[in-house]
Amino acid sequence: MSYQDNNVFAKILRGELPCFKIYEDEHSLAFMDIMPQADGHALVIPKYPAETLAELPLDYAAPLLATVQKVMAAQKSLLKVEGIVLMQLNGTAAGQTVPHLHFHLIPTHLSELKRH
Ligand code: DGP
Repeated sequence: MSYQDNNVFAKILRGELPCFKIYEDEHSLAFMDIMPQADGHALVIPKYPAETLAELPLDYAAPLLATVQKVMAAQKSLLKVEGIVLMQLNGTAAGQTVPHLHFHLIPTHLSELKRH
């Protein structure tokens, strides 16, 4: 599968579209989801052009997960959330709508627990 660089997250990475940025480093970008499933719903994406997790070289996986951990820690302390759902869809059949690899970080409270 070849990566299509006209998707919205590629445009955000190139600065062609705005986003509410939370964190950025050499390998990754974290920003708020435009259609949040809960307060504080964030997305973490690699700067590497992968559509799904299978296309991400393992060398890039550790820095990406480090960013996921940083954002989760920020959500826990700033939003006082009890838990965080980590969701990552691979392929349109799985519900993936933006063809650039992304992790959803969805804060959850016990009282609001539901399936995502
Ligand atoms: P998925 O179904 O896993 O491909 O989720 C894509 C998510 O991306 C969805 O929750 C909405 C979000 N999204 C789509 N377009 C934009 C955008 O332009 N900006 C931001 N911040 N989020 C977007």
